[in-house]
Amino acid sequence: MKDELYLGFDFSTQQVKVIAIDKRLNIVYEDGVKFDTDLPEFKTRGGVHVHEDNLTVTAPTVMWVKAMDLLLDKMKLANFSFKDVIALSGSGQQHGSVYWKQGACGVLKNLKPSLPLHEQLKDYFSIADSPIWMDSSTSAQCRHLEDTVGGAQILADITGSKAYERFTGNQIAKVYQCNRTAYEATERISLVSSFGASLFLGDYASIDESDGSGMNLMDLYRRVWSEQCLQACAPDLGKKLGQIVPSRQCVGFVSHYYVEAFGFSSECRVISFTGDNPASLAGMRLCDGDISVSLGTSDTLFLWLRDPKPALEGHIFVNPVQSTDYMALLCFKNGSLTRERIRDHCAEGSWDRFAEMLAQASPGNDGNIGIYFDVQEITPNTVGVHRFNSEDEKVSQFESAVEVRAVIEGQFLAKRVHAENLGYDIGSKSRVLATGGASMNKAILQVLADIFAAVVYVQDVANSACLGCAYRAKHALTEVPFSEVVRDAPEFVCAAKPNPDTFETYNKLAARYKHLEGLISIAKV
Ligand code: ADP
Ligand code: XUL
Repeated sequence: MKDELYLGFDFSTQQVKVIAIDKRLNIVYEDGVKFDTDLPEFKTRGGVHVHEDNLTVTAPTVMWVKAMDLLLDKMKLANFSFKDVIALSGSGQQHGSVYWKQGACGVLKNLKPSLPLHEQLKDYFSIADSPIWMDSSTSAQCRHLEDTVGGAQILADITGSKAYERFTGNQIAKVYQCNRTAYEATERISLVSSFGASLFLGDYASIDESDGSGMNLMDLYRRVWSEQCLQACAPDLGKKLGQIVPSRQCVGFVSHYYVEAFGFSSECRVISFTGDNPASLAGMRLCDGDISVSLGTSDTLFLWLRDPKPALEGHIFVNPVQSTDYMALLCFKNGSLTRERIRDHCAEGSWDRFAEMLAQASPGNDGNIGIYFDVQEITPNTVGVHRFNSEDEKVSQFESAVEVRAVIEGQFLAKRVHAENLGYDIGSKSRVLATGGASMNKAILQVLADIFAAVVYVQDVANSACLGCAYRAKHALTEVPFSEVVRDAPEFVCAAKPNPDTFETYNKLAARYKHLEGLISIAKV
């Protein structure tokens, strides 16, 4: 009997990953290609290049294409049954942009099955290095956009967010101002997500509503480009961006390239790709009232919302699985890479040792609080490493076990305080659903449970963006609500229960953290 398979890809910051599920939602294949180690010729660290100014952060666009070549080759070698794939979808790190040169569309439409994708596309990007979400070099463009529409809150009311440096409209404005020739040579601008879809489609794929919400360019309620935002960023921008489509839209069938080179069925559908955080919401099967914490390269926290109230903190995106609804997102740039730095410095580079050391210092860390913003943070907009003792006095260092606990507690206190700013009620007994690379670490999740005073659940697979896209691919072929499609997915597993003895300790610590973060913050909201 013919199997029915659905594929979900994720073009994340550090790697390209894939998950295949069967019609019963069992994961039948999982694989990935890591940029730093599998493609060392691009000399990335953590998948990116940080430029000399320490603000500009890019990734070579063709590296993503080459990673796709490698991944498909790995699947072929593993005898993956491409012919059984009914539909595929995917996600990408949000906000990053890809600049297709005049003529690229023609190449996409006529890809030669005998050659890898990267060889055919390498000369067709007008900007070789894509700006990505870690970039914070566009403050001038942000101020201009906010001034043009009448202020930060008005921009948030239109697009769901005040101006953020990494948001694509501001990035495009910088490209236009600093590299006009390249801008003019650009036929089409994709997000990382719609770029991924374009590779499969063999044509330019539209930007979806959910990832499109992270650009400071889309009218959040009408789901069309906001003319005044477009005009404030660059001329002819609407034409270069194409139209916006619902996140569950089928954008077409896989191109002949995949049929001939890998044996995909010509009837395999390509469903809109979306942002990695919206995709994670799908993969976590988030319900109204749940809160999800993703611990990847960036840490993010998201909620399902019906009635959004865009504010000067956080972002509102169109909900990727229920397009009449919304999601709120908070993004923390200093996530896994900061934890890794402390692990390498204090715990001999071992996560096991890190977990042991976390247990050596007690919850609340005897009142010591650390704030570790190695790079310019997003929430709040500030940078620097700050350590405070129980008297709120600055200290220059902690001993190793205290440092290990301080980084984890500091990161989760920040999430708690900013979630409370969005209206989240600690003690509401809602579920915390954890995902991302660090959600494999039980010791870290125990601190999350204690600080949020809630049970933390995980699923077998930490890679919820990929899984969410495989679910979304299946959902797009039905008329039923998303929750119906994922009803029989494996139950979540309880990973950590809050210790009631820590409740008061963390209430006090959260209040102190809020005060200290305010003191060090240079955020101008
Ligand atoms: P992304 O999708 O953003 O590329 P992932 O969600 O795959 O990232 O997470 C990658 C990160 O997971 C790595 O940078 C690493 O620090 C972290 N990680 C992996 N295993 C563990 C672990 N056992 N404990 C804590 N962090 C871990
Ligand atoms: C979200 C954000 C990051 C990227 C990379 O706003 O900037 O989470 O999506 O994961």
